[in-house]
Amino acid sequence: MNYAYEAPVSQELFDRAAVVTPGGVNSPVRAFRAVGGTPRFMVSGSGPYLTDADGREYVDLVCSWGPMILGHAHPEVIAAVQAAVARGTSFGTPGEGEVALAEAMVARVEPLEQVRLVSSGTEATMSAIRLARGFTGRAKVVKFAGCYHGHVDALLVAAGSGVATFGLPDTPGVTGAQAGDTIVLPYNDLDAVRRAFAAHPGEIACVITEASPGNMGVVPPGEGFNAGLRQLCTDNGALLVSDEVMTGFRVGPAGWYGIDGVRPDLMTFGKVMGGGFPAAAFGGRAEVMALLAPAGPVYQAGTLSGNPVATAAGLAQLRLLDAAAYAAVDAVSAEIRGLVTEALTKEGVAHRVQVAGNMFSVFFTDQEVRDFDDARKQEAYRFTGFFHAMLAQGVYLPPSAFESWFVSTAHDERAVARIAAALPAAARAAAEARA
Ligand code: KE4
Repeated sequence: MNYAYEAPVSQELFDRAAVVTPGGVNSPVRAFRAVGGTPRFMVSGSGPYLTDADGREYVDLVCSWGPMILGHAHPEVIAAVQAAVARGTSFGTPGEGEVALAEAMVARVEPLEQVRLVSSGTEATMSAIRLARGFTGRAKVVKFAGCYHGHVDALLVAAGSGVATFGLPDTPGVTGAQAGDTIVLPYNDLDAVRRAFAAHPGEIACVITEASPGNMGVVPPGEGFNAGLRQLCTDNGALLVSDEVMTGFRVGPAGWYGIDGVRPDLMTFGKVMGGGFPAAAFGGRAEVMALLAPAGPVYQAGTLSGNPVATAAGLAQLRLLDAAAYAAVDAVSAEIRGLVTEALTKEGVAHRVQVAGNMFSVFFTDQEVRDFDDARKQEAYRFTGFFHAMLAQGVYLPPSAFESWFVSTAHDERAVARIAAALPAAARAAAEARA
């Protein structure tokens, strides 16, 4: 597909990048493989805007895949980072910042009795799985098709984000031994979970689930699903691990737990809690966390875990996220969703906007999307035209039909007006798209 707008400097940078980095990117989804065209190399962000290497400004609806809930370069976050970085960047010792960030998390999320800070969501989920296996003495792990928990060997089996976009249900490099203890079930199917526990009595260490999945597009848990997982884990002596890397501090101060009240044994966090820096965490019941080295025998470590600059950014962001901030993000998310569905409906494009708090995504189908199979039935080829029409008009969507859209407190009337102005042409492109 030939797009009228070119991005020569981004293309030049992409060509350079491809020489020194596989696929020219440091994370696959950024390469635009699912939508084609030239990935935009961004040079700056301000509020709801990103500016690319060709000097073109976009309203950003990716927000770095969730972290930038206050918008880009929020002055108070920047000030906190500047103050921290001026005191040095990493000491390899305990520091007050990591204690304060852990305390801020524990204060906000009631099931969190203790947390351990790490540097990525992948580290958080990998560590949580190891801890669950150490605590229960069991080997098997249940996950759901379409849920993505980072590129952990044992969890990169029918994952959602990235792998779904590339249609690679299993990735080379994950051995049978590493994946052999992972049971992959259809999402939103409690009977399948019940059957798995029945088939593997006393063997399942944990069930890990995205609290409200965003990595196959937004597919919220059906009524009673998370509560059902809780009960089945309790009944079978397994731990419930709720992955809130995406939803944590994004959909509210207590994440998805604050919405459905289902109490996990362990939770994982990332994105928003790092304020745009590499900071993530896992935590939960103190008696489980007590097994972690050096308190207990389950080893886990990290050179930059609790980094003083990252914790300063995360703490500044969490402290700014008051009720008014969440109300603003929720409101602008609802406004944009309304504009999207109005434009697509006007063009007669079958679509579903699925919502989880202020996260949402657009499926090009008129059927409800309840799991990964449903998500893959959508007419994803319509997303391609829609994406590029929005990009050409200065609105930057996630470059995949299987990702959540994200907004921030900084998405003001001007930003929303640009989205509204861009939608009619994008809806026409979706309508005119052919498989
Ligand atoms: P990271 O290792 O990328 O920090 O986090 C992994 C992860 C874990 N759990 C959930 C629920 C997640 O959404 C993620 C990462 N999300 C993707 C977005 N779909 C990150 C974007 C990317 O891979 O570049």
